[in-house]
Amino acid sequence: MFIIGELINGMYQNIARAIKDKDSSAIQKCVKAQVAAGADALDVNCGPASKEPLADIQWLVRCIEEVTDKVLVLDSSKPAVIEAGLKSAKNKVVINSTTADPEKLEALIPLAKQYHAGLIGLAISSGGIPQNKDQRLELAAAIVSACVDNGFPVEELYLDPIVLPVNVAQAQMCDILESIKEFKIISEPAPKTIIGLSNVSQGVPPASSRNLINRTFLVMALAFGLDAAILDPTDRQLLEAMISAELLLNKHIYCDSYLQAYRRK
Ligand code: THG
Repeated sequence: MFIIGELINGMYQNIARAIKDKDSSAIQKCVKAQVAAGADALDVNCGPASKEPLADIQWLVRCIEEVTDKVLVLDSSKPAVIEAGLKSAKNKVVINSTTADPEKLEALIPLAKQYHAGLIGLAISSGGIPQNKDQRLELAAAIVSACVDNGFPVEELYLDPIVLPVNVAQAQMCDILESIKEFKIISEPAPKTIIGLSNVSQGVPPASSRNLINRTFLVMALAFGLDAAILDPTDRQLLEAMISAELLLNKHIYCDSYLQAYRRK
C-alpha cells in the first residue's frame, strides 16, 4: 500500500503554529519522523487558519523538499493553492483533490497533465456528500470519464470514496468499503483507490479507541482492494496491522519472521 503521511496539516495546532512562525525545523522534524516510519509520500495542507495559503504552501513545499525527495500530496480545495504548490515543487506531486464538479475537473485535470502529477478524485460534488454506494460510483465514474475525455492517464487517478466518521455515519461504512472494490472496475486500466483514514474516527473518544478503529478500518479497506491511504505513519500498531493484512492478502512473500524482516527495511 502507498502510505501518505497525514501530519503536515494546519489542522494540527503545532503545524499551524510552525506555518505562522515560519519554523522550518518543526516542519522538517515532522517530515523526517514520517519518512523514517515508512511514509512513501506526505500530505501537505496549510490548514483552515492560513491567511496566505498560496505563500504558505510554497514555503511548506520548499521546506519539506530540503529534507526529502518523497512524493508531495498537495491538499487544498482551492485550485489556486494547488497551482502555487505545483509551481514550487521539484518532487513528484499528487493533487489532492478534484471533486466531480465540472469547474474543478476543468481546472485540475489540465494542471495534473501539465505538471505530470497524480490526481485524487473525491466522490463528492457541490450537490453534497454521497449517501450511498450508487451515488459514490456515479460521482467516481464522472471523474474517470472526464480524465479519459481529456487525455489524463487513469492509472494516475486515485479515487476517494470519502470516509465519514463512524459516529455520524455508521450505516455507511459497508457502502464505503464496497465502493473501494467497485471503483477498481469502472475502467480498464483501473484507477487507484485512496482514503483519508483518520476521518473514520474523528470525534470518537478516547484516543486509544480512535487508533483501534483506524487500524481495524484500514485492514478492512485493504481487503476490499485499497491502494493508498492518508494516515499517521508514526502509529506503529497501525503499520503493523497494515503489513499483516498485506501478508494475508498475498501481497508479500511469506516468511516466518516477516514482521521483523519488514522492520529492518
Ligand atoms: N481524503 C483526501 N484528503 C484528505 C482527507 C480525505 N485530507 C485531509 C484528511 N481527509 C486526512 N487527514 C487527516 C488529518 C488529521 C485528522 C484526520 C484526517 C485528524 N486530526 C485530529 C482531529 O481532528 O481530531 C486533530 C488532532 C489535533 O488537533 O491534534 O483526525 O478523506 N483525499
